[in-house]
Amino acid sequence: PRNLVVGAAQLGPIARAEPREAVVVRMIALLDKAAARGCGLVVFPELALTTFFPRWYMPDQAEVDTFFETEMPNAATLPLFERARALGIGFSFGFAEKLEIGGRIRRFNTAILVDGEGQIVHRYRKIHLPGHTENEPWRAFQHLEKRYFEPGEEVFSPVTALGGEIGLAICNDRRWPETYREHALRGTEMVLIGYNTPVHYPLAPEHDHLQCFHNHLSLQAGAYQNGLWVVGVAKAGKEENCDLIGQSCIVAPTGEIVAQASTLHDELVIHDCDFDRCTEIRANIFDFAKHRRPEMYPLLSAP
Ligand code: CDT
Repeated sequence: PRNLVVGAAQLGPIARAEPREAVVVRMIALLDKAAARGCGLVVFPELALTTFFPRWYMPDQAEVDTFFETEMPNAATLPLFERARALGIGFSFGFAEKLEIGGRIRRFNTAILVDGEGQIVHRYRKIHLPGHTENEPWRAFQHLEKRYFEPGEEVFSPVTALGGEIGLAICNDRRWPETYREHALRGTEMVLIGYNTPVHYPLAPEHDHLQCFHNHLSLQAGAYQNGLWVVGVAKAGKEENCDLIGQSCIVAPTGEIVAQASTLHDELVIHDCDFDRCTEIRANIFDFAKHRRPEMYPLLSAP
């Protein structure tokens, strides 16, 4: 068997004023706990270093930019990289990335995977950016991802690391079947997905009570229908004025939840994941080569 003990490292709320250094101390505490329990990989949430800032309209771009990282690792995150390397374990987390490409400043909602030697071996920039572009004061809080980020331009793909084929996706991506299917078609065996999901959805508040259901529904269906492991990790709890769902979990390729957080705080749940279990699904019910009929789905790749 090709095993990797994975830790889903949920983070509780991060206050707007909480410095990155304090968050990194919390992340290192989870990392240490994970190492003691034999983890080879620890997965942290989307935008793990700061509060979920797209909930505020900030007309001053200089203020928005205080939430972005211009290099990684940087002074605030270096202790995390160093501790993980000393422990010999990999990790993944999301952050707001600002960089210059071709003379233009670009901003992305990004996740990285770091291997056991402290090297960044994979980077993904969020493709499905939810929310809106303009300030909408009628909302209890904003969701301005479409204002503060550009969509990523690289397709979903895995990297060979930590003994398997590991891929990344971010939050809203997990609701889209195409995310998992594209990953699976490219050989991904485990997708790491951090999220920040408010309980309240201003456009359809009648769905507020379904947020946790839709979270697990998406993660479990994505895992099963594509025969891959899914590690879903929340930033949870009451963050400033906003309640975020928890229920971080590890989902087997069968669609079963094999580990799940039970608080809305910093919490680690782990599972010993066998990459070879993807075959249980992919060599049988969802043997793509044998049973899939792409010629009958021509609209799936149409705009
Ligand atoms: N971070 C993120 O993508 N959150 C969205 C919230 C709902 S859309 C406003 C999500 O899909 O969970």
